[in-house]
This record gives sequence, C-alpha cells and structure tokens, in this order.
Amino acid sequence: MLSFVLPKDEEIDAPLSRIFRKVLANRGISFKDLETRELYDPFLMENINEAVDRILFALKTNERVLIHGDYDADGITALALLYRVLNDLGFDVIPYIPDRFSEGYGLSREAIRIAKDMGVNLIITVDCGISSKKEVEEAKNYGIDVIITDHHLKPKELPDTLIIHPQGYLNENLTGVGVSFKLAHALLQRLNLRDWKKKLYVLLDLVAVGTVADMGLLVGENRTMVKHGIKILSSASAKAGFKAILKSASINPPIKPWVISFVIAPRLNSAGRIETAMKSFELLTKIKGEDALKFAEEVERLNRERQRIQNRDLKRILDFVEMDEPINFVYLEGLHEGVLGILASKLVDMFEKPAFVININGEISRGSARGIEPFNVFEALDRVGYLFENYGGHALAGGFTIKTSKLEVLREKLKEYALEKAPQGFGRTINIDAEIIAQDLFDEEFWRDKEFLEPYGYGFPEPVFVLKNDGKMEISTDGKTILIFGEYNLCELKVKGNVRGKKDLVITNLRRLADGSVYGEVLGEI
Ligand SMILES: [Mn+2]
Repeated sequence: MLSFVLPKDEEIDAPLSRIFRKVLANRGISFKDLETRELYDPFLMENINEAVDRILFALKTNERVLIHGDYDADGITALALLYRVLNDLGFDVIPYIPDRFSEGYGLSREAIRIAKDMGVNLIITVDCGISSKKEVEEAKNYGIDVIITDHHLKPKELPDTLIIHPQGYLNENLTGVGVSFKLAHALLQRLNLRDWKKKLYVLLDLVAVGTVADMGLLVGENRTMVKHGIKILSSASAKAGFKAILKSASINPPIKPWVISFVIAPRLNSAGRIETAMKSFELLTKIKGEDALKFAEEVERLNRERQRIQNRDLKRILDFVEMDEPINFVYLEGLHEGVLGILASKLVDMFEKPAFVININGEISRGSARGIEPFNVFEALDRVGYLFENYGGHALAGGFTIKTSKLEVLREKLKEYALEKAPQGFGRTINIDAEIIAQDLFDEEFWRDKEFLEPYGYGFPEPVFVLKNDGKMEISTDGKTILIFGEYNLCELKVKGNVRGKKDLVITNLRRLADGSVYGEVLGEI
C-alpha cells in the first residue's frame, strides 16, 4: 500500500524560491548542507595511518600486493580505483575478484592460495572481508599480511588484523568504493607527489558509480563526491570504460545518478552474474579508446543475457508468491544464482514486503534477501545466524547459504520477525515535499532551483509535489496529457501513470523535455 505524508508548512532561510525553501525544511536540511565542501581528512579514519605505513613498506621493499575486490559494481569500482593508484605508483600489484558461484562472497580461500603461490606479502580487501575472520587467519599463517577495507556491518567477531571501516568516521555512509577512495587519498596525501590532488580528483567518477550503485546515501560527503563524480563522468576525463558503456547504451551527457542506477551499474554487474566480474574490472582499468568499445559491447551482450535469464526465472517464481503471507519466501531448483538478488528486489517492488529468493542445489541452497522498512535484513538473518552455513548483508539486502533441510525453519523464523516488526503489514510511505500550482511550471526560477539541488538519489530523492488542481488544468481523455494554462501561454504536461479526476496530483520526476513540454510521474491523486 502506498501512503502519502503531507508537507509541513515550514520553510528554511535560503536564497531559493519559496517552494524549495519548503522542500529543504521538510527534509530537515539546511542550505549549508547542500554546499560542496572539502572532503574529510582520511587520516581521521581509524587504522588508516598504520595501513598507509604497511602499504608504503611494500612499495619500498618491492613486495607483491594482491587487492581483493568483490563482483558487484561497488566492489569492482573499489578494486579499479585502488588498483589504478597502486599501479601508477609502481607497486607490484595483482587484482583479484572471487567467482560468485564457486567462491562466493568475502575473502576467498582460492585468492589466498594464489597469493601464496605467487609470493604475495600483503592482501588488501576492498568492499569485503569484514566477515572473513577464518580466512584472514589462514593468510596470516602463510605469512601474508592482510588489510581489510569494508563498509558492511561489523559482525560480532572481527578478523584479527588492520581494519578500515567507516563506522565512527565523519562519513559513516561510505560504500566500498568510498573507503577505497579514502585509503587512496591517505596514500597520495602522505606521498605528497606533484599533482596528487588532481590524480585523486579524477578517481571520483569511480566513486560516484560505486556509491550510487550500492545505494550509498546522497547526503553529506557522499553527496559532494557524487556531485563531482558525475561531472567527471559527463566529461572527456571519464574513464574510457564508462565512456564506452555510455556510448554503446546511447546515453549522452550530462550524466545523472539514475544513469548510474539503470545503465552503468547493471552492465558492470552483469559480467559477474553471467561470466566473470574481471571483464568489468578490465573495462575500467586496462582499456583505452577503441578497445574499450569492444569490451563495452561484450558487457552489453552479457547484460542482455542477464535480462533474458532474469525474465525467465521471474516468470517461474511469480507462480509461488503468497499474497497472504507477511514475506515472500520462494525456493526452487534451477534458478540462476547470478540473478537471485535482482529477483528479490523485483518481488519487493511488486508486492511491497520483504522477499527471499533461494536456489536449491542439492543439500545446500543459496539465497538472496531484500528488505523494506522496518524489516532489517541483516538483523533478521543475524537473529537466526545459527541456521546458516554463511550469511551477511545490511539493512536492505543480504545473502546466505543454508542446508536445504533447514529452509522451512528459516521461513517460519523470518515470518515471525516480519510480524513482530510490522504487525499491520508493510507498505511504502512517500513524503510530499511541497505544494505547487500549475503556474509554477512556467517559472524559470522553479527549474533553476530544482537543478541547483541535484544530485537526487538515495537519501535525497527527487522532490515530490502536490500539484494543486486550481482549474487551470485540462486532462486529456486518455489521462496521459494535461494542458496547463498559464497567464499568457500554455504548457503540455505529459505524465506517467493515469490521471482521472479533478483531484490534486502527487507528482515527481518533473523535467522539461526538448519539445518544450513538461514530463512528470504521477504517484497518486489526493
Ligand atoms: Mn558495497
């Protein structure tokens, strides 16, 4: 169920039009919060000073370093970022991403074996490792040092090694690539080479992509990094791989966060879901110009394959969703394990309750979970942690492996948790930011201020307005266009959704189209 929360009649003090002063008041954000500030000092992160010491020791003594990433867009960009920096500085560095299917999530035993065979002295993890206590011990037994950089929730038992984690830092919303960037920042700042700030700055396109892809909140420092990152992404300085992806998907600058969410991230992710994430990593590191296009076409192909598999499996699981249960919990044989997470997300979108999609593979099953407020996935899994072979995640998403014989017990436990959290059932609440009238859509200041508040994304969404039906709107018979009469002119409002009556419209994603009309998505009528 969709419910709307009406805006408070408050406004903040800011050099903006009344409507956007209200938007900010409703969100509890001051004008100062929007400013693009300096980045925070990376050395304020716990353990980062020691980590830089250890990494620079490797450079001085020519040690071999393995950077261990993860197969999603955040993990791939985090790896590409640190790899570029270390490689540039002359490190002997090996990039590694575990295979989603044979190795699974976290610091991989296979990676440790390879590190040992290749004479690696130091492993640095990005976007993973916080739950890999046993694996860290194993590496240490081989005489390999490990530095963990991760942003996933800390489990009760931490690996006994140097850990760089945003908890307790000025920006606790850093994603994997954000933490990787902090480490790069600290390294470059310590070395203080010529032009280091510029070198750091051009890494922000990677940070923007990983942060938006991993649903890092677009507030505070994340907002600053993403704002600059999408500027780079829209420019000639964007990484060749990003330019190639955008070209093969026919997207022109300026790039907005939605392009990352719906175009770039799905393509980077597809490689790891269908074949190997190393393809996406190479696209972001080793490739130039023409080659990048060839690689991007390959990634494009993997993305189409992913879509085909996803549609096939979605059809299968839809037969098993249960309308009257507090959660969707579907387990089947023969689902493609690369798309379980996407399927769970689809179920949440469609049915607005937590979703668990599990593939049975003989005695062991692997599942993916997606939550919805107030169902916290990690908390739910952690409470029955004894049931799993392996599990991890955060508030909105998680994954696990479990003995197939325990699936029914898990279902019951998760149902209990869901009923406890939301006895009345789940649903989406949309906060309306401000009221507008048709005349506002003719106002240059309205569009200027709306653009000024960009980027919009998680934690700072597109403004949602109530468009008052003041008699100056005429709705077409199919409910898809609304003619709006201004003082001297008229404007066509094209809408997604069906508009029926004479009520006020809840509308979002307003934008001006090239033909002079306005587009918006109608969420409801109130
Ligand atoms: Mn991540």
